[in-house]
Amino acid sequence: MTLDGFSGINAGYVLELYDRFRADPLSVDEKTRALFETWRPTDAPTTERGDGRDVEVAVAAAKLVESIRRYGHLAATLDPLGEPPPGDPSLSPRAYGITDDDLKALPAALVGGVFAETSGNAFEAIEKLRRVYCSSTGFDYAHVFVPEEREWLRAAAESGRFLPPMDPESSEALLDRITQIDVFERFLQKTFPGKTRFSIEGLDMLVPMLDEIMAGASGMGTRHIVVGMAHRGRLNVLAHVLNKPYAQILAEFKDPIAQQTLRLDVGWMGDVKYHAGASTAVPRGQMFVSLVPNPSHLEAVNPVVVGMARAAGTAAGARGEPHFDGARTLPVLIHGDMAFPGQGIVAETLNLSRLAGYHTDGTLHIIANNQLGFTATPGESYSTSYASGLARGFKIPIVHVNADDPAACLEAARLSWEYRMRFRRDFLIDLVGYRRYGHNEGDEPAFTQPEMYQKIASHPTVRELFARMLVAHGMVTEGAVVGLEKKHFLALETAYRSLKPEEDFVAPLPQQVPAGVAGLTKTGVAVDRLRDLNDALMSVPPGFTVHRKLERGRERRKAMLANANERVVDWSAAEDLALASVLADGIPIRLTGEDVERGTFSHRHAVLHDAANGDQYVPLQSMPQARAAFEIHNSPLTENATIGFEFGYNLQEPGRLVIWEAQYGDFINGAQVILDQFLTSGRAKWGLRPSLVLLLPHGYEGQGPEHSSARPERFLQAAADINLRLVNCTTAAQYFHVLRRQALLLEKDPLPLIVLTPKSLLRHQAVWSMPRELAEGRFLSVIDDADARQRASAVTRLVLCSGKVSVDVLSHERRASASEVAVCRVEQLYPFPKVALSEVVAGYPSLREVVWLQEEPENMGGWEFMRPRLDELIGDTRTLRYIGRARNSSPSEGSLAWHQLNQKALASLAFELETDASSPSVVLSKAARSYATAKH
Ligand SMILES: Cc1ncc(C[n+]2csc(CCOP(=O)(O)OP(=O)(O)O)c2C)c(N)n1
Repeated sequence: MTLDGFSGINAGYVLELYDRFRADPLSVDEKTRALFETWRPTDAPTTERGDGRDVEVAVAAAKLVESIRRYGHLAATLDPLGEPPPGDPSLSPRAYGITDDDLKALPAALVGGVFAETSGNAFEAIEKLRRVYCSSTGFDYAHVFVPEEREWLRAAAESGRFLPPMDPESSEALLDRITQIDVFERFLQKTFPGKTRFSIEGLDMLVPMLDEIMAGASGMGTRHIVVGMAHRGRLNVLAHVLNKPYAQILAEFKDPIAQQTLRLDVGWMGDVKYHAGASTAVPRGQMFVSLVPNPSHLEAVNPVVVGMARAAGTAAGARGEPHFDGARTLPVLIHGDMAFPGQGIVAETLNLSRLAGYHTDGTLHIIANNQLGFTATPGESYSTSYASGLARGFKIPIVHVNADDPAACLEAARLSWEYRMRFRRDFLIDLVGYRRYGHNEGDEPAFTQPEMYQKIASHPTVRELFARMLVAHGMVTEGAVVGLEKKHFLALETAYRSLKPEEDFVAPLPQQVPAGVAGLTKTGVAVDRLRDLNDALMSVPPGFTVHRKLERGRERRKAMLANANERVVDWSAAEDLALASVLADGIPIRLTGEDVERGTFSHRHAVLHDAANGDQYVPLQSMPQARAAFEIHNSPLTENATIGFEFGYNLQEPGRLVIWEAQYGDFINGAQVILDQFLTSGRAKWGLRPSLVLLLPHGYEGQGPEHSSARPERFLQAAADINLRLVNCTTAAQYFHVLRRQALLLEKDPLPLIVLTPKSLLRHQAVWSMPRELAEGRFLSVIDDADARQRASAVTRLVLCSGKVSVDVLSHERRASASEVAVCRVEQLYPFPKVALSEVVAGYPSLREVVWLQEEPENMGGWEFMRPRLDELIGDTRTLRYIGRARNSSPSEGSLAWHQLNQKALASLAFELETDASSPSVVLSKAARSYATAKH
């Protein structure tokens, strides 16, 4: 007898069906009818018979079954150190007022699933169910909302079909692997006592689980596995999953000062060994496995890994939308049990998992749960019941598993993989083990966890436990166990004995690019070609209704390129044309960010919405000239995870132009970890070559402290050697050229590009350019004052400024009469345009002073970076002055009126010549404040 037709065990539902069947046998499906026809009357609990006790018992039994499936994990023996599980009253028949004998009187069919068929009665079936749900695995999936998934998970758990075969051959192979993992740590402990290695011991099964996942993935045609993990167990994973040679790892422990490590000329600094990344090609399967380098900042690597996996699975070689195939790529994230609930970037990354443009068709998560974080306990670290609690909200199935049970661990790994391939969604394994040493091997854990560490000291390793079990079952001999140990010790000893640390140590040095490549890049696009592109961008499919308010701008845009010498190309047209030309060059583009489709300032409209029916149309995907894919997505509201994601995407596919745009540049500090730990230092630490573009609206327009500054000072502080380009350009043509330059340098000279972009200037004619400037020009790091050049010998003051404030100064009423003043725009802040600026300075023979004028406070903006460089550049005979707001902890004033006052005074001060060469720098807001006081 089977209850399969009832799909799930719910006694109320069974009874209702049975009543329906009795009233009308044809009202239930065929399978159910067959079941009820053979049911003995005493089996059928109905409300019509006796005192109703049968019904109560059946309902109670069904509830018990339901509870075991739902809450059985609370009674699972997950802790290798033997801490009893919390349990739950609902798992006992007593909670429902029934006994074991009551259950024995009920049919096994009541339990459903595989045990209904293999058990004599409900009691037997429930005992089997208990062995599944309350064993060393805790299946925790009741929160999954999709019934089909839940049903699959139930069947997968209860059928045991993912349990590995435990025949002598595969058992010995597994013991061999576990021995290799165990011996590696013991060898390092013996050879380098007390040296930090963040041993895997206590969570050794992590490696065989990764083996299982990789084998499954490779068999299904996956091409890239991208793994992210923190320090714990990383060396072991590097050695045994990424096949990093023992010699290299041992050489890193020796830490030689090899010739190649001292490469300050390329800005090389390197990193500690347990942060390093590695890649390997897995033989036969033609699959690449990468372990992404990561900083100490726990979990920060998550979005990077997911972004890499997304890129690896995305084909972008043809016009239109790129095509993502999740079967080709698999991200695996290994988390810490305290970091997973604690670090916000975990939730931010999980939130990407189902979004168009971001999802990976499922990320596999493993929490390496050693029940401690440094010295902190679970009770001090998370408010959820399990370390994995956060995943429940995202409806991710969870399997908790005892790390001392190898078969259960492998089952969890296999199940996770199958689920991911079937449903294309995230899965989480909570691998519960322990930590044999302190936070690191030099740390004394008994100071804070004396009882736990007493237990650990006498707790056998998983290798010992597994070997004992296999010997007891006659699957391997004791001699074979010892033989395996010897074999792996010998491999390490041999590598160690023949070690030549200086030679065996290989640092992943960043590539040196010949100087000047960027400056020589030709970025102009002929006007005819621009016209073609513009026509394509301005056409819409027949019948498509563009919003009425957009039409005027589009009409202007259509005629924009008619006259090559007319200053009509605005900012967004320049961007559109730059992107179109890049696509026509065959370079794919991914543009994401906060409301990028329309543009924060309603200027882009890269995705048109039919005003009549909401249909969407993306000209950059449809233009016939495109030879590569274009994608654009409004990013979810996080900076850290989305920029991390784009950084990863860019690393994996460096030949694509990857751009992220902030709502306002101010919010960029929400991604400070990704910027500092990956974007700006990844090259010096790990030899990475990112080329991500960040568009950060910047400029003082009276919108207050949090809508003014993209914090250029933070990028300038991190700028060194050859790690980034920071520009603050002031014309549409400059923006056009800098975007194209970035695309054309992706292979030759990749560097992150940070563009401080305008806000009000998006619509300001002052930034408009001539089509000819797009065709003939190239990006200029400095724009000299063309008017002042005509009267160069009269100029005594050179005002250097960058970005929007230059427009304020250049358009100031006093400029026309200030023949002694030249205003030069510094369009590229980093690399410092030394040569171009020297030429400007040299062009004014009567120059007495150079002023750095900025709208940011003195301790922000470019000043503190520029000061020593300009000092050196202008020499002793000229004075260097500062005009700008006074030092302040806040970027700007909160009042629009006060801002306007300051801004006006600031531009005006550019033309007030100092007579006393020794007078202090002008600090604007003091002046403005006294001005304001005098007026009122
Ligand atoms: C963002 C961040 N904050 C603080 C630390 C310092 N730290 C290093 S390891 C650690 C404990 C992490 O615990 P858990 O996530 O359980 O990993 P485990 O070290 O136990 O493997 C802490 C707080 C860090 N590395 N990263």
